[in-house]
Amino acid sequence: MTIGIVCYPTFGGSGVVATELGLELSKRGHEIHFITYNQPVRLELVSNNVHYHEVNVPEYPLFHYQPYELALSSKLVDMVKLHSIEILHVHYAIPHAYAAYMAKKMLQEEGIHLPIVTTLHGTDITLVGSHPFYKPAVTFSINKSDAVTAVSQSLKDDTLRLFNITNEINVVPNFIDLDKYNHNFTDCQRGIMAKDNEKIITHISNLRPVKRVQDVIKVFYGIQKEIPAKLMFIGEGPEKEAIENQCRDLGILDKVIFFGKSNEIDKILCFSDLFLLPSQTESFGLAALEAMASKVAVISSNTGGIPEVNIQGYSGFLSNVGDTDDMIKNALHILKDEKRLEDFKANARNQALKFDLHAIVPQYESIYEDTLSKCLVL
Ligand code: GMT
Repeated sequence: MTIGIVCYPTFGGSGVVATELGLELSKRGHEIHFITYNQPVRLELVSNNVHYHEVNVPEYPLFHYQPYELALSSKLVDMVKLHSIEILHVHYAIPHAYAAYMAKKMLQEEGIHLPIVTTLHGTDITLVGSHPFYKPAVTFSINKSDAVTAVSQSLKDDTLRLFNITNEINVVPNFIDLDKYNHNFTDCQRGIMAKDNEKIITHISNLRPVKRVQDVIKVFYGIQKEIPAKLMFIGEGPEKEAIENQCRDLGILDKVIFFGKSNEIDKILCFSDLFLLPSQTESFGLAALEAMASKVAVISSNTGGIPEVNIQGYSGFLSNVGDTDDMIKNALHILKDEKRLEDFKANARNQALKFDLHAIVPQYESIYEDTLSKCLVL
């Protein structure tokens, strides 16, 4: 198949999933065209069946807001015609599903049929999409897609609760390329980051308020009062300054290492013991899955789709949003006993195996095939 993929090219989970999906589909013989405003961060290799087409939005002083949807839908029309793209998979409803629908309509005028698969990722539904300013357009573009997927059962339920949806929603969970996390776990160069007796706690996110990064610091503060520990903080975002100040005020700056954005999270996760994800909302929690694939136990909130990924008392523990005392108690329960820590780490890896890309990517392929054959009948 010749497949177009539209996504956000940044460090967000939806862009990561879209990129990994495209790369795996290309290995399975499909021709992939990424269409977005920057080269996706995890798209390191452009091979003969992986292509990247940049959407340009020329600045014009008359416009207060530059019309990205317009530029994207025009680019989609051009690329579909030029490369005979058979199906378009858009990740994140806003504004991708809307722009895709406009492209589909323009192409229809020329007798070209373009089926659209929309994947809902989380904040496009729970935070941004359900805002009254966007809701009618989001509802419309979900209902007009030829197929819709959500990354967890919880996100599907939220979508049906928040919008008036007439389309079927298929749950296709996020996935992971386990080969990337197949270290032998003894060559992690842990000694560079911490002393032998120190436990390594990690958090990765885009440091937006929804991630509750202040809770990460509170939980770490509670842990390091009881046992020697270091915190690895990966990511950039609006809360960064606030958490640096929080660490300074608590007197723990020397125990926290800020990495900024990183393309080497597998190396950091390799020497981590515990991953913290206390989010306010989280449709899936891809970062937790990446940690689990690296044999890292997870302390998280119990919101959204996280319970579909992190299993209570097995791969880690889940607490109510904001209940940092419970998170500290659970973290210490795991960390204070070496045997228990090793069991949780092994369980985390075991749980991650359920999300192996070899099991999940074929689900997208069958959705493409079904959608294409349904559209041919129409
Ligand atoms: O919040 C983020 O981490 C970014 C955001 C995105 O759309 O890029 O993540 C959402 O999609 C990820 C991939 O499907 C999910 O793993 C995240 O749980 C989800 N974030 C939220 O729901 C807050």
